[in-house]
Amino acid sequence: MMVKRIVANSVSEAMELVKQDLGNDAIILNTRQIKVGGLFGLFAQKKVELVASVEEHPVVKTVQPIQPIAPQASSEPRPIKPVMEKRPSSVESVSPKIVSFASRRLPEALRAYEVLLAEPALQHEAEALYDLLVSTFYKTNDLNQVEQVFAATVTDSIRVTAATSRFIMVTGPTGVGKTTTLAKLAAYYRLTKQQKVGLITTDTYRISAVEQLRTYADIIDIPLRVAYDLQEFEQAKVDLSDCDVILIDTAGRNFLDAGYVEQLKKRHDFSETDVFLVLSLTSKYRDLEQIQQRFDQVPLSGFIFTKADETTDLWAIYGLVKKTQLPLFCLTTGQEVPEDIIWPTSAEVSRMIVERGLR
Ligand SMILES: Nc1nc2c(ncn2[C@@H]2O[C@H](COP(=O)(O)OP(=O)(O)OP(=O)(O)O)[C@@H](O)[C@H]2O)c(=O)[nH]1
Ligand SMILES: [Mg+2]
Repeated sequence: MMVKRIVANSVSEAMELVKQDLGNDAIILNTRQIKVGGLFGLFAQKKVELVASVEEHPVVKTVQPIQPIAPQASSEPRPIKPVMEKRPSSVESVSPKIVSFASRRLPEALRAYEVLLAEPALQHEAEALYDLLVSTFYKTNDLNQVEQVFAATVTDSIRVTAATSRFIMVTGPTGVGKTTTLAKLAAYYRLTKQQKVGLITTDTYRISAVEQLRTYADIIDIPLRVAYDLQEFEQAKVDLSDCDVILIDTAGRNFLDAGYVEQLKKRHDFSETDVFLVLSLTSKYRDLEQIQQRFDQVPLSGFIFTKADETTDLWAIYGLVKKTQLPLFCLTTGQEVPEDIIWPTSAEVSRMIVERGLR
């Protein structure tokens, strides 16, 4: 058996070197963090030391009777072997970034994370998160701690925000829950925060859209203005100038329509307004990325994610918030108005994302 010690900058780099030197049959015997160089413990560089072994000559396998496993002499936990296996070539052809991750497997105890790391929303982070998981696991040998460290890393990337303007506008693709969310917000500001609330809708493409909002306005007992063009929009803002909060609904359009954002810009004035992009968590991540790119020219204040009750996969929140550096405003969790809306902290969102993904 050949045993080799490898020192590298990260676990993934070390794994790659093992693979190059010893091949895919190598077994990882130990991994630990070490410090290299420096003077009197100062300026030392953090490195990862990995000890791996491989059979020197291919062994001709003969069938052996199964031996009972003898109890170990020491109480030391046995090293867990992250056996390196190749995934099917169809996965490898997807993208080089994913290939380097997909060519490795996590230690058996961390297998639940493998599905997570394959999430499209994590495609740019998978490598770093892989290193974090493996090194934390070898350092602590405690799955609870691994989950905590993982969740803390996710928390660090998720920024949440409160609305800072009197004008709050919701925009986004069709049917994601813009109007329902606006009604929930109206009820929250009016009933919970006891503020004077006004509604404006520019969704005049369908008669039923205005009626839908008028029903909510009547129930909550707040004024509603309908604006057909920019002039009427400005007038509606003046009409509602005695309100503490003015909530603005817009028409949902097919995001593949290149003219959508241009039309939106023509009919609205975004000044002094918190514009939130409303996205459904039931959509595909690739589509969500495209929608967000469409809205590049709109001064967005953040995201509202809807339909969190209809999916176990909340990774789009992490992926988009991290990628765009735009914060999360609120999450909606069902069809009921006004109750199905929450304003979680970064740690709460992160816990939801990780727990739902793992269980
Ligand atoms: N499960 C679930 N359904 C929701 C949620 N929010 C909204 N919906 C439902 O989604 C559907 C569409 O909601 P709307 O508020 O009309 O969506 P919209 O974005 O205003 O639609 P358009 O104006 O037509 O673009 C309705 O059936 C809502 O009840 C949510 O958080 N969870
Ligand atoms: Mg609507």
